[in-house]
Amino acid sequence: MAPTVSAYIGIGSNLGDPRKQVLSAYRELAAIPSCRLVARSALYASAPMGPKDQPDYINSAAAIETSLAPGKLLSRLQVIEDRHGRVRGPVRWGPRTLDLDLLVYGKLELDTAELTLPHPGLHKRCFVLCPLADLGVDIVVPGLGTVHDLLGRTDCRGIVRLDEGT
Ligand code: A4P
Ligand code: MG
Repeated sequence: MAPTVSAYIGIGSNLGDPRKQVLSAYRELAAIPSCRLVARSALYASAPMGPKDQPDYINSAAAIETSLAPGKLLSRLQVIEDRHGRVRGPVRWGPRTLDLDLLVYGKLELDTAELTLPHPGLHKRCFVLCPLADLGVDIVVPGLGTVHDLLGRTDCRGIVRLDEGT
């Protein structure tokens, strides 16, 4: 079997029944060839970062094991976004049916036109760090530290952990 890498995917939605979009994204992540869905976080609700005239977001995160190269994995994530009716509008940080971000891919640090790893800004975003903490506070974000340490420096007031069925 090809060697695998631990990777973490950030999931976000604020259009088209966001909870449904996130749960459907999990099913699609589990079906990517050469990927195994290892764990999923709770769902979290928060006000939008960026333009305020858009609905609140639901965020979650997934742990996977994969033998796909990072660029190939990113392409797979973009296909899933497209299948969920993702429209890439002109507004930065505008509303979206589904956003799948490759947060961390093993120990890799990368900065190319197509892919930046770890995902930019993740270390300051409560809507990324709270779900990641469900997957393991000892997860190392390469070049930045553990999720536990990053959370200690981040304002997490205003994010709400949703109970099953909420
Ligand atoms: N790209 C580079 N690195 C990566 C990576 N590690 N993972 C490139 C995914 N994509 C990566 O992404 C734009 C380009 O980033 C892609 O073509 C890819 O090659 P996109 O998904 O088309 O656009 P985007 O998501 O709008 O851009 P951006 O700047 O990545 O936005 P973010 O950082 O994803 O933030 N508020 C709350 N409360 N919760 C949210 O989840 N999300 C956003 C979007 C704004 N406000 C939010 C939330
Ligand atoms: Mg994105």
